[in-house]
Amino acid sequence: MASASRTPDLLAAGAGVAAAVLGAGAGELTAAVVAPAASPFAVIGGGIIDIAPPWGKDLAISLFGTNDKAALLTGIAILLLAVAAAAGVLERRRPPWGRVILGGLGVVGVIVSMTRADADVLSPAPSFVAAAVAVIVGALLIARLRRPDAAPEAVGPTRRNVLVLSGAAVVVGALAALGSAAVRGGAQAASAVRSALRLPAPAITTAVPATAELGLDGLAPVITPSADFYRIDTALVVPQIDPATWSLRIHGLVEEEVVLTWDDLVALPPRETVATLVCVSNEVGGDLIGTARWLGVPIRDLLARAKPTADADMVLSHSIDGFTASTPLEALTDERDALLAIGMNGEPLPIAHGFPVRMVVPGLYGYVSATKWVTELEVTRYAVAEGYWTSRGWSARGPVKLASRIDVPRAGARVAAGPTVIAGVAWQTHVGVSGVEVQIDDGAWQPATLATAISSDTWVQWSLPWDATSGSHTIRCRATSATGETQTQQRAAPAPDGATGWDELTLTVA
Ligand SMILES: Nc1nc2c(c(=O)[nH]1)N[C@H]1C(S)=C(S)[C@@H](COP(=O)(O)O)O[C@H]1N2
Ligand SMILES: [Mo]
Repeated sequence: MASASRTPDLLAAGAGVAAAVLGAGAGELTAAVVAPAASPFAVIGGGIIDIAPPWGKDLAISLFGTNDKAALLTGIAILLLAVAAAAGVLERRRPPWGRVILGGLGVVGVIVSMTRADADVLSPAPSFVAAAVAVIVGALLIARLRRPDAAPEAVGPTRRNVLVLSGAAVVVGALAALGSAAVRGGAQAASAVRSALRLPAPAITTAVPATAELGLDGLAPVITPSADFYRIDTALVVPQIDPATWSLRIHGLVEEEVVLTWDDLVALPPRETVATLVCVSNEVGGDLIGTARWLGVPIRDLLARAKPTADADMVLSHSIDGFTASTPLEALTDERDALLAIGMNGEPLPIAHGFPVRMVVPGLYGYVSATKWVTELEVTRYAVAEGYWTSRGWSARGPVKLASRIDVPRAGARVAAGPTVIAGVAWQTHVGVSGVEVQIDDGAWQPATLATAISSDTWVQWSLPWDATSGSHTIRCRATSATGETQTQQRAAPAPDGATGWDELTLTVA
């Protein structure tokens, strides 16, 4: 009977999977206890993110948006289970090759964990434990399947035993993984410190005029609540930094190296400024953009202490997790509010948005300016150093491009005929927007009304009344900047320096 001859292979595949699940659970638990940033999944995922080709980020973000990390981890889990199943079959048929494969995965995990930017001596431990458990359990289970009483033609309790033991391994592995999440949650000291933190009151604030907010249903609010603020970064495990241990080192092409602790930083008079942050991966019409009230200290004051030398033209900011951004020195020393930020919308930075300290620089895309969990400002030159995304094909400098978006009505919406409103947002941070025009079908471009702009560093809402007639309509918008440039119709993808083109949607009026 064909199915009988396949049974030991199926059981072997199942035993391979069970060994891998138990190993993964043991690895996650080890990580939670001794090396939170070195979870085997995070380490392998982080390695994949770092070696992924430049178009990979774009593809992942356009397919999964800000769920890109969940998609990556799911992909890794599926791949790992498939390899483990194959290793199980191989271990039964050609021992010890299954063990070699499982062990090989462990070796990869150990090596990658040691090469991560935030690695320490305990970083290899979780991957090592995961591999050791998977190899030993896999070998023990599958050795039973090679005994004569487990052969396809044999009848006996052995195969049932392997099945039961495999099931038990899966359950224990899953419990260990769940347990690790609980341990991790308890160990997240940073969130406890964050909740107890009192921020200094700003000495200077930016007024938000009441007329900056049109308050239309479906229109992005002019200040984005932190909980709705887009999140983009390469961190599979969000860095947990206790401000008490945080410091910022300013070094490189400077006359005087400066080291700043958290206490030094909060002793400086902070200012609150409103700025829009946008991701270079934002597609035309996309939502990888938000505006917040940022509390912090001007970076130019700190750089002035360090005194960059005349040959410097760039600051490479380093995150604790190894991410780097190359910011023109000019943008950090001119009159703009480039901040070393500690607060967002009246609270300490959320952990995922860079707690305790990040950069925010009006006028530049996030990847060249908005380093979260920042610990180092290396004053250098474009000719000698490059940022994380530049070495992956993105432009070295990332000035924000002029753009506008239609928020209301939604694409595909069914709108009732009669008076309604078209509205959206427009931005070119640190340049400013002077006008937005709207085109309905192939009609003339009509000027929209701009809400009050908070400043040139923020997006501005716009609206246009529309007497909607029944039928299908296409609506487009384009902005003109404060310097008189009008948005190009030419469509460009986000890579390598930001998308261009007009936002457009089609809807049906009933
Ligand atoms: N440490 C670190 N900082 C980072 C990144 C990152 O991957 N790691 N991504 C940058 C990018 S590409 C963007 S668009 C902004 C997004 O900031 P947000 O997640 O707070 O919206 O953070 C920037 N700062
Ligand atoms: Mo970004």
